[in-house]
Amino acid sequence: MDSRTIVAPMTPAGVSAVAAVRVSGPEVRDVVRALFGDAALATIKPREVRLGTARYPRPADAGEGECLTAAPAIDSLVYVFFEGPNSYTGEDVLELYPHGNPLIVRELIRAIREIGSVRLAEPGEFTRRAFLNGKMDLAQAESVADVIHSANLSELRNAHRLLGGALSKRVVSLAEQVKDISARLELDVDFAEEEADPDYAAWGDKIAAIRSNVVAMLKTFKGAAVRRLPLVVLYGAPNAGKSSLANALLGEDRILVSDIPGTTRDFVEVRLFLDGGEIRLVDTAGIAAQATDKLDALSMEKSREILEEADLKILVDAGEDEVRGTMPEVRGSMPEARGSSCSASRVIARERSDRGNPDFIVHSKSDLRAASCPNDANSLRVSSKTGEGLDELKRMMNEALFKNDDASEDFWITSEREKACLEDALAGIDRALELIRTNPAVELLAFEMQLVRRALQSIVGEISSEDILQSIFAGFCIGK
Ligand SMILES: Nc1nc2c(ncn2[C@@H]2O[C@H](COP(=O)(O)OP(=O)(O)OP(=O)(O)O)[C@@H](O)[C@H]2O)c(=O)[nH]1
Ligand SMILES: [Mg+2]
Repeated sequence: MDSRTIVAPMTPAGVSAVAAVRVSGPEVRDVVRALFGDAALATIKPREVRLGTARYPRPADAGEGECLTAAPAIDSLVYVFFEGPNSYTGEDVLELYPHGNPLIVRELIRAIREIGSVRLAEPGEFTRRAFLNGKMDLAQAESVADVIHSANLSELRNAHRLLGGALSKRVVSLAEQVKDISARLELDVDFAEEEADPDYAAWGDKIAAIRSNVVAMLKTFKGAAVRRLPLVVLYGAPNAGKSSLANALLGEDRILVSDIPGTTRDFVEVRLFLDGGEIRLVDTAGIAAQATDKLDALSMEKSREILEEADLKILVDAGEDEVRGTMPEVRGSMPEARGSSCSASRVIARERSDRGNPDFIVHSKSDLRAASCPNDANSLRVSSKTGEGLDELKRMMNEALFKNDDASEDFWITSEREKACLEDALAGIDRALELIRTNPAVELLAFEMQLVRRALQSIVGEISSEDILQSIFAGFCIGK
């Protein structure tokens, strides 16, 4: 990867009010001149927001007489110049905010690439340059991807803690402690002949304290699994109002609704934003006692399959009529349930071990029912028609799916690479402790501690190879 000037869109392709394009490298000033003219470059000030008309650059061989304003405009846009090293990458940077039309973004980038030797950026190349220019360490650079991909608030807060250097600080302080131990061990090596045996027990205690820090950090590791959006499944008898509820939660008529039982055939997934983050909400085909035909049987099978994956299973129950004889999981106990319109729910709640057991019950169509089913910790009266209970249902889902760990100042690690480095450090520490226990030798101990220190340092990138950098930044999006 070379150090030529790079350009890339920072925003995804698509129509929006505004898009963003970033340029970084030694030729940024040439780009300003080529797009906006000599006068713009002569008066440009770092970090000043400017409005200008970006024009197609004149060809390098254009004659003196060719007036710049004759070139057609690409867009009228806002731009900001950052002078290195006071920029994201540490180099000169130009950020441009054209109108959010993919055609404009394409033309702008095409025009910029014709200037000097500007080329398209590789994924993550801006952040890679930021790391290489000392704007952030490697653990922070990795957390930039976490900030972008956080699916909920607690992930986002964690990502910000990492970006703020929470992990880096702890790792650097541990590496310092290891360095201290190494230095003293090396002193002992030098003066081994003159002094009495080193105090191995004291070394052991110090190293054990570092070990427990490393183990604690390793324990926090949460990999890609946490990035999976939580899955909430609405299920229940045909016609219970599942699709209507999904639409009501979403606030739009996305899913087909009718009074014909069996309207929903396949499960339908929509995305919903709760306070804590985004979730997948799945509306399923009604589960009846008996399939009316082969297709019906397949639909019900699909519903059962997706239920198995659910993080939160919500039974939509429109009352005894719909539930009786329809939910196979409930049917066995139905005689008991005939007493009142919500006794079916009680039966369901009791049979927690069954496959279809809900985490929560929605008494749907509450506008049509008597108030005989009160809300409680596990159930709620909801009407998709009047909106009763919808906010409470969202709150309940939010509480069940997103732990509120605002108070915690701690972080968890998310990178496989950082985890591997910590494991290397731990292995070295364990070898050192084993040496102390069995066959203490200052030289060997000093060697192991050096390995531990290198493993810790590689987390923040004090030691890193081209291969490692390549694999980290290749996972980023273009423009970051
Ligand atoms: N009054 C009233 N009617 C509702 C409510 N929710 C749904 N309905 C009606 O109940 C009928 C069935 O609604 P759907 O949302 O299609 O039910 P479903 O559970 O998705 O049904 P299937 O897809 O067949 O399993 C429709 O006629 C809806 O208009 C509600 O809260 N109040
Ligand atoms: Mg439906």
